[in-house]
Amino acid sequence: MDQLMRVAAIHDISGVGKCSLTVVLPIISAAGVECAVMPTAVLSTHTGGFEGVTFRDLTDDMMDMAHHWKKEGVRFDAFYSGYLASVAQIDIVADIFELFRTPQTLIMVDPVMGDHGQLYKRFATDHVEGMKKLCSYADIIIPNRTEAALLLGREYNGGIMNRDEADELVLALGGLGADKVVLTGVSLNEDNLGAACYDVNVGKIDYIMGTRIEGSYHGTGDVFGSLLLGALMQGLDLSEAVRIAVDFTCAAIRLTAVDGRDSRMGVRFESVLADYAAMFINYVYQ
Ligand code: PXL
Repeated sequence: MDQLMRVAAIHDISGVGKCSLTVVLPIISAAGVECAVMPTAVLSTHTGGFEGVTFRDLTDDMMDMAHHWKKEGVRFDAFYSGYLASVAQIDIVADIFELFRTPQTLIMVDPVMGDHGQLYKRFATDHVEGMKKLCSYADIIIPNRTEAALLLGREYNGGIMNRDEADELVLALGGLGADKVVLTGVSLNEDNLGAACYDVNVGKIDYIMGTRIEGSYHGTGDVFGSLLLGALMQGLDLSEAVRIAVDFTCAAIRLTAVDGRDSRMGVRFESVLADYAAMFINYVYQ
């Protein structure tokens, strides 16, 4: 990579709980990629399992921020959108993509809406319709199994799948309009957990699996997405980048499971960051 790449990350800031911008910013930076941020909301914690969460909605600031960046001539090599606080924000993010997009821009949309078959608190079905539209603007979408079901209007099934079922699901997600689909939370047997990646234009589906660890850990979707985008910006192809994202996410979960900490507090991604960064050192200090 000759030049520093720049990503714009459009997610919330949850002060405690290690998800969204508190993981996206350090991980993308560790890949040697500049990470600009557009916060969608500021919360005391994420909304998964805490009570009395404070919530400052930043919808009114987003387009002003984008126009300022445009006026300053800032260019972005990629956009990465995640938790959007309202349906209005979904339309704004689509407009921001259009404002900055060039044929080289990579647009990655994580249609963050829910987990374990449930919509997150604060979201209703109009959010699902909005996210479906936003997916059609993306080059890559990275839904989990819950979001896949919501986007396709299907019953949620979070269990083990065989390859035919998984193939059918990613092919259907390919119909939403993105060039690439990375479906997370895929288990092909009791011992594995990973992602199915479908390159729509090549017509190829790959399964990238890691070792499943019992339990549920918050923020892993954002850790995974950030590891993936950092590797893609470093020029790796989709299945190589997903391999790295699966391996480092699994390693962070393993360390967290050993610790036995409160799973709402996110995973120990900090402990794998140095090894992740080391893969991308391709220069010599002067
Ligand atoms: O990582 C998903 C996420 C991001 N942001 C907020 C959340 C959640 C999941 O619960 O509540 C605010």
